Amino acid sequence: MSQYTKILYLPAGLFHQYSSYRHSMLPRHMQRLGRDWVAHWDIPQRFCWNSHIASCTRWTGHYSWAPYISPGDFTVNWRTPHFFGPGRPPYFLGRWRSPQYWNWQPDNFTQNSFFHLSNPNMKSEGDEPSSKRRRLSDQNDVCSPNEEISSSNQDEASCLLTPPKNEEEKTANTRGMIKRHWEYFCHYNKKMKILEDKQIDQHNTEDEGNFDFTVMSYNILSQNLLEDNSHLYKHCRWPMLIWSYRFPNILREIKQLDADVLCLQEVQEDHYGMEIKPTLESLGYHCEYKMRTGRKPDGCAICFKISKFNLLSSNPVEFFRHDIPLLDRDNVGLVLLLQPRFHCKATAAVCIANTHLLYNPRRGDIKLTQLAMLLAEIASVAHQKDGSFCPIIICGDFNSVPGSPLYSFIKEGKLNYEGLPIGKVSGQEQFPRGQRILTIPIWPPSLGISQSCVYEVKQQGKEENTGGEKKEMKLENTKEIIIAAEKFPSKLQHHFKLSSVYSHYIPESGIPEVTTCHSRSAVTVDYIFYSAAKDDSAAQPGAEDTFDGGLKLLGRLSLLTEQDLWTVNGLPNEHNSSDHLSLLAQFRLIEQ
Ligand code: KL2
Repeated sequence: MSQYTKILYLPAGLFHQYSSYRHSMLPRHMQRLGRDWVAHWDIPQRFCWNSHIASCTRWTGHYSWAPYISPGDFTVNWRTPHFFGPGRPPYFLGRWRSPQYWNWQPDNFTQNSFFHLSNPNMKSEGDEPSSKRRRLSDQNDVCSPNEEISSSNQDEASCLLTPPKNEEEKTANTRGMIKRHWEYFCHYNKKMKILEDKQIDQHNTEDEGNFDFTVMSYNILSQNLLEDNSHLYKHCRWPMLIWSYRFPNILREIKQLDADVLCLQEVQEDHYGMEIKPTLESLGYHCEYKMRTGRKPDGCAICFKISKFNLLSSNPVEFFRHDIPLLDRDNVGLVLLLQPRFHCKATAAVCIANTHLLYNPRRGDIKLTQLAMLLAEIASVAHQKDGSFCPIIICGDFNSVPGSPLYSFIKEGKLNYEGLPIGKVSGQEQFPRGQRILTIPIWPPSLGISQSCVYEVKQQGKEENTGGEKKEMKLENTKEIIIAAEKFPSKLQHHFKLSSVYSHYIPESGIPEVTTCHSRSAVTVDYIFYSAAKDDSAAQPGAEDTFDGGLKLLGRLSLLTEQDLWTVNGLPNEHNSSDHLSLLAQFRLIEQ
């Protein structure tokens, strides 16, 4: 199939867009992308890819061979020793990864993780390494936009099911679309199957007094960031990177998965206003949005089905503080308090938070502080009259891998950060460059947030919303902090017992799951954390101590491995139009 034939599959308007991107009025990086694409267009594809990739710095231990093979080559050959060549041990035996394993304390299976490649030529601390390897794509197959992403529902089982029958079924999809499967947990009631029987499910579960709902977390890759980091996407065929190609794919996925709550990151403001919000509203969602501060044109959105929830409050969080030098970055969070409809307890509420923490391999100090600010807002929003918290779900792109101190802090509720280098805390690099040791305390008292991640002082502009209960909580926690600070000056803690929906490793093989996969890294950085009910089989140990009520994880959409994703040309590809995967979980609200 020639390159010219291929473009016939692209959405209407792409020809026009393609030519318009070559216009001299466009920013320089866009013109460059246009030229790159022209080169690909005019000469044989395989030749172009190779010349392209050769100009990239690649991490030899990290799929260095991938750009040179087609999906067809891969599925046929990857198991054969000669394929890897001298000095390249087979990936799936895991041997060549061993020396690169992350060295944190084991947290379930969290010893092995992959990292963004460090680049000594970073321009500033906010920079990511400038060159990213991308696997070439041999994207001849275009699938129907109506194709199912997740196709199989599994029956009840005594433990977590791993539905794919074999590796080939899962990954060697000749049409270039990868399948993801539902994984159900213990005690799962067949009647509650999601997706296919959505309507029936709702009635069944509601009749029984249960409130079940699904939550998606999805970094949709803002066009602006894609273009700012265009060098990272050189290997992708340019039309697939155009927003008018990507948005229908993203929308199709959102529609198919049909989550009751969407936590979206990297939502570009103009796209949100013109397309995303109106479209999601037409699908029955109410949308809340918080744009990043400064001149960053993207942000976080939380959209929920108005048929499932009422909005009790919407609380944006800005991590930028002009009076605190540490907090000079423009990341944000958004915290909603939602009231489930059709729940037998009228006062029931669920707190849903969404964030995209700083991308910076060195600045774990900023990331931890951003996290503390988000947790303080959540504590304030989720705090109930009796002093407890309503069930909490925290979604987001934390830019930190499983097993990092930041991740451990979220799950374990405590962190002794004495002597930790800021790069290690950041959790982005295998060999962290940020060697400065975290200061004690990390953030100044003027931030007004305690070492227990609650507000010590009332926030300006929140007075109207701050009832008597919050004042009480403030006093109580202030006392607690003074004691904690005296005894453990370098110890952070938070009030929630949070579990992760995903375990970050494929149960049988131990191969890491990934949530983002592009030319320089394939890692987990996106999470859905939740406060687990006592009898939740997937709960973090210790969760049962805290909550009478809470959330029970009923199921989740399986993640994939790096290998899976390279069989479909990594991310973004023809069908998956972000460089992240969507995360999706189904919960049951358990009475407190
Ligand atoms: O890793 V990310 O992508 O979760 O997918 O989060 C950040 C990065 C996102 C928001 O800041 O933009 C990406 N090089 C590569 N990627 C970058 C860079 C950079 N210098 N800066 C931001 N991002």
